[in-house]
Amino acid sequence: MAHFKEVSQQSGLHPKPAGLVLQYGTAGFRTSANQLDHIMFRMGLLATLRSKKTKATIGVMVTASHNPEEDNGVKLIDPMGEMLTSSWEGYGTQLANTEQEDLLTTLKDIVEKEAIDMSHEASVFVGKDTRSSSPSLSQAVLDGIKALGGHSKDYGLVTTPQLHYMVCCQNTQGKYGEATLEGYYSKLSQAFSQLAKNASNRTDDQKHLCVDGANGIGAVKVRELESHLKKDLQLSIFNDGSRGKLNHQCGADFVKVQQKPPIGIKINPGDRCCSFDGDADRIVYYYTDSKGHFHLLDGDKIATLISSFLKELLNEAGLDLKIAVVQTAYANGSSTHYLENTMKVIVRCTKTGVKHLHHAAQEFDIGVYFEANGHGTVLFSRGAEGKIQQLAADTNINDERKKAALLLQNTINIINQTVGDAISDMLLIEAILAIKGMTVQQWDTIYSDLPNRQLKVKVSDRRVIETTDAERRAVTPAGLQDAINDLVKKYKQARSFVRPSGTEDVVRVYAEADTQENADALAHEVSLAVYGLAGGVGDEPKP
Ligand code: G16
Repeated sequence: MAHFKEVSQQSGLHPKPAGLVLQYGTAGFRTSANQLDHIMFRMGLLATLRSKKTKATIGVMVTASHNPEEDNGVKLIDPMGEMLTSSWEGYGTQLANTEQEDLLTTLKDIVEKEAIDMSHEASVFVGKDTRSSSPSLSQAVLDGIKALGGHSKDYGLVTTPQLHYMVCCQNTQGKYGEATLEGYYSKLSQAFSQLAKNASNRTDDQKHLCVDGANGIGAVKVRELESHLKKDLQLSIFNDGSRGKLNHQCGADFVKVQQKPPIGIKINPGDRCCSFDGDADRIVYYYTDSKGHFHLLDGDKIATLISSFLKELLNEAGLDLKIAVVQTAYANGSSTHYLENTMKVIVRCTKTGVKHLHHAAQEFDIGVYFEANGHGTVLFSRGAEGKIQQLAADTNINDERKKAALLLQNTINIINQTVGDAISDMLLIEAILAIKGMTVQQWDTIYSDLPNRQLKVKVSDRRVIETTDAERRAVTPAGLQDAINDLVKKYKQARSFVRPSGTEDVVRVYAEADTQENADALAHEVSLAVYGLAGGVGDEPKP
């Protein structure tokens, strides 16, 4: 077949280390950067095939997001800007692990199975984060695309959600927006400025937000956004990559897991702060109070703020649309209780990974999805968008309904519906707080989190742990779930689960209970159970 000779030649320049086996994980491939050159070349091939199959532009983002600087990874983006469909993840794993001499056979197998018309043109958008390994790895992706005769557009340094946005804009022929960075900034900033008009006069202090850019691409891009914001929002950007190391003691993952502020940021009591992760697809908020206590507002608090805002607007607009919140097992028990019993919205729980939450959210008129780690967005069904647009254009409705419809319209425009987006989420949260005249402290008191703790345990092969019920129960190894059940019984308001990470070589342990001491103790005891029953390596977990 045409181009296969080229693939054969070019792949020799991106050889697979014999015997290396990697798995398509929670968000693509992710491991030490020095093991990834062949993966990148091959994902260039896969994206080209996917483009030929879907007759649409596909995206490839080179990033390892929250992982340390030494790691890297790749995320594939499907035509509407969503994550690669799970039915193709298997091909990704197959291509990644096929030995050098079998590469063409594997490629031909995929072409045959998917009945891909190889004469069709292919188009792939490529982006990368700020890691030192990203330029050469993204070149390997471009080489893969070229070898199979695909066209590529290299966006260079962009956040992951910016690349998702570009892909969606391209495949909707500009209906979703213009597929340029300028288009992205103007769409979001215009919507923000429209929303901000509904806020009563705010002092400079109220407009001020501290942003921890995790020393990554988010810092670069939020600075670019700044010039579009006029004076509606005043940002102080910390950890902008000029000094510190990517994700090192900073960024959304660090702040969420460690439950403390990042280094490199000076916080005065009451200052509203947020942290992005390494590729700016997650955001968490926080502040310290006058006693110096740290308060975290994670993805659950964000989902609650956004869904209550939307619910109020729907009521005021007189629109009967079904709204739901999608979470994972990591969602704090208090958040789920508040959403179900006080707000009375539908709550769904899925496995970890935005692709799972995204699909569940698509089942509703409005689906708000957030992982507790701050990765999330809002999806509006086509029908819901149509009803909102129609109402906003209606000249025969009263002022209250009109105002709510216009607010909903601008809310749709400020949201990046393709994937969680720290910049877009930040603007939406800032707009909501401004419109409601709400301080970060008031937002925090909507409900109180149950104390919780997350730990990691090293085991020789994390795949020995299999889970069910949206990862809330372990099916294997034998005896582990019983052990967890017995431990949970010892504490009040307790819950715990374990699952293998899909982005790091660890088993994650989550526990919550009535006090921080008990949550910590439960997490530690469950870690010991994992260590003992699932092949722990290295030192036994310490309290
Ligand atoms: C990725 C996924 C998230 C997931 C996170 C951690 O985030 O997109 O959905 O929550 O990994 O996954 P795991 O617990 O399986 O390691 P990111 O921001 O690192 O790309």
